[in-house]
Amino acid sequence: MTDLSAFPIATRWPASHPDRLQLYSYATPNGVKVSIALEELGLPYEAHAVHIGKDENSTPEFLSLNPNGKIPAMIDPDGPGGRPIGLFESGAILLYLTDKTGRLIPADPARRYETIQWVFFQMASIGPIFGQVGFFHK
Ligand SMILES: N[C@@H](CCC(=O)N[C@@H](CS)C(=O)NCC(=O)O)C(=O)O
Repeated sequence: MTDLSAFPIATRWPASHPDRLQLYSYATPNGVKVSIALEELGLPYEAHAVHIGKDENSTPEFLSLNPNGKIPAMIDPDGPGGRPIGLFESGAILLYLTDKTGRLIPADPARRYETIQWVFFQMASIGPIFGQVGFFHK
C-alpha cells in the first residue's frame, strides 16, 4: 500500500485509497478544471473537499501542500520514478496529468506549445477573475 505519511495534508484529509491520485479541491471554477481533466482521462482518484468558505485552505495541513493556500492541489502516489509527488496550481496539474497519460495535449512540439500558451492565457487572464469566487463564499 502507498505510504502518504510524508504529506501532512493526508492526516487532515485521510486517504481511503492511497494508491489513487489524491485531489484536494472544491466546486469552484479553478477547482473543477482538475476534476474535469481527471474524469476525461479516466484516472482513478480520490476527491477531498477543502471547504474554502471555512478557511480550510489556510490550515497548516493544506499549506504544507500549497503554501499559497489555494485549491486545487493534488498528490500523485505514482509520480515520476514511481515516487509520490505533490503539486499545486491548476495549470501545472493539468500539464502534469496530460504528460502522465500522453492525452489531451498534442505530442507535436509546435502544437504542444500552442496548447500550453492557451493554458497560460487561462491562468493569467481568466482564472484570476473567476478564481475570486472563493472570496464570495465567505
Ligand atoms: N492560480 C490558481 C488559482 C486558484 C484559486 O484561485 N483558487 C480559489 C478557488 S477558485 C481559492 O482557493 N480561493 C480561496 C482563497 O483564496 O482563500 C490555480 O489556477 O490553481
